[in-house]
Amino acid sequence: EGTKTFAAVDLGASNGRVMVGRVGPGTLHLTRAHRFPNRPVRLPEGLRWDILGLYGGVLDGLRAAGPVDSLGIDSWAVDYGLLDAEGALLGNPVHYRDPRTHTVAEKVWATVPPDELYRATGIQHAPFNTLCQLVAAQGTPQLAAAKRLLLIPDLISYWLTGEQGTELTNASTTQLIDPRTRDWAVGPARRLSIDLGLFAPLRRPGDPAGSLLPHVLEATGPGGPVPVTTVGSHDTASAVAAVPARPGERFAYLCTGTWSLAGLELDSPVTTDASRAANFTNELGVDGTIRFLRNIMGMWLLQECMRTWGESDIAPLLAEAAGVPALRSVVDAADPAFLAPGAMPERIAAACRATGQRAPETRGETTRCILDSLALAHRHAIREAQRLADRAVDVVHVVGGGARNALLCQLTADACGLPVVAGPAEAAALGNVLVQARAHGSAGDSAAIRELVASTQPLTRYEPSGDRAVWESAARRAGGWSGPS
Ligand code: LRH
Repeated sequence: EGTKTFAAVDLGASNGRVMVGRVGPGTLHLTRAHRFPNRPVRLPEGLRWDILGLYGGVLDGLRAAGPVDSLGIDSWAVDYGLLDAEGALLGNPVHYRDPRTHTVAEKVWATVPPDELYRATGIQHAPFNTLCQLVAAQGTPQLAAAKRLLLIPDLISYWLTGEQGTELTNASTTQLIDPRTRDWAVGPARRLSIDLGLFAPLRRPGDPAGSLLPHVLEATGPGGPVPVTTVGSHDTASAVAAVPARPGERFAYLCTGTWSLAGLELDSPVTTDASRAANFTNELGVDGTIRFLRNIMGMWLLQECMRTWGESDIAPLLAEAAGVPALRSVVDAADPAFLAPGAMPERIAAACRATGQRAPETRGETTRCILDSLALAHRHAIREAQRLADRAVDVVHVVGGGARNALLCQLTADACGLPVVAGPAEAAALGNVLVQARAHGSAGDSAAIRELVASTQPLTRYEPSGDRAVWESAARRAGGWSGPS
């Protein structure tokens, strides 16, 4: 019947999943084979990913998935593992929230001024960009010994197949790719003494990426040889590929998870001074698209509070938050001050006080402050994106975990003054599956992929409600970014 089965490995900053998608004409069915926590580890040398634990979770997931026609891997962006001359991993990959990059910006900009770097790469300044991480690592024994750098999904792919590559959408988040040529930004790399020879050759979504090694097949269970297919290996690239927009729809997207990524899909990058000043980034998407977006701290703010509180269940917090009066106090949810882990409830309270607002006291109040602040930041980013790219938007597609958060979706609709279409929550896995499906002949072009998602996945629509003026005045209170918009 032409239906094929694909496994999507989707590694997020707080958990990993192996999903199984069955795709055929007019059919798209996604199930979860395995979900496992991603727990960063604090060591004397800093904050590290437990990459072997994650790899173990991937193998368990592939076993649970059963026989598939292909598999693809996506994860959070920017981080990498270093390999020695024999291909062995040199230490635990550093977490992008590790403080080693805190003071690196000045060093980078002294060599390549920020406006030049932005025009050359289209990537916002963020201390966690791979470029900043590599400059911070210069002079360390590990980098000196390294012969190869593999981004996280490419590292997992290497361990599964023995083959090395650098997937393009994720490569763009290194801040070492020119978004116009879609190839390495050789000039900035040379000036910053970053050796581009560390990177394996570029490959694109849809390209073959090898097949599972015999010892991997042994671990993942019976079945024939399984090809690995390159997908948009940056989770946000995969998620945006699965946004259920209809042809001609003027949409913004909001990918919600640990981060909120809010912006537009464009044909070409916007690298004006205004867009740099607004810290908008131009990441490469699947099929030659540009993701023009802003990073917002996202559910990280709440996840970190929950870690501090020792609370693992979000439902009671959301229920409490729904009963707290709206917009009592708000913070700038895009402020890099919230990037580092630790003491999040106190930092949020301090930010409220610093802007002359009442500090939230209960867990419900803190949760409410976070949701209101996220909605405000979503509003600001989507308005700015339209202004900077000179594009109007009629609808906001919310995909990722936050699509299940009804309060967040309604607040986002209210704040933006636009309808929100929420879903699918597993957009990254769906985009991963569908790019594989296309490479294996069971899905159509990018518009057909979106149509398939729109016609098969449950979506919830939220109409904007309430008084928009309250958001205007709240934006002025949060300080920082809110400016005169
Ligand atoms: C979301 C994400 C985001 C990046 C961040 C490092 O998971 O990939 O797009 O900015 O992680």
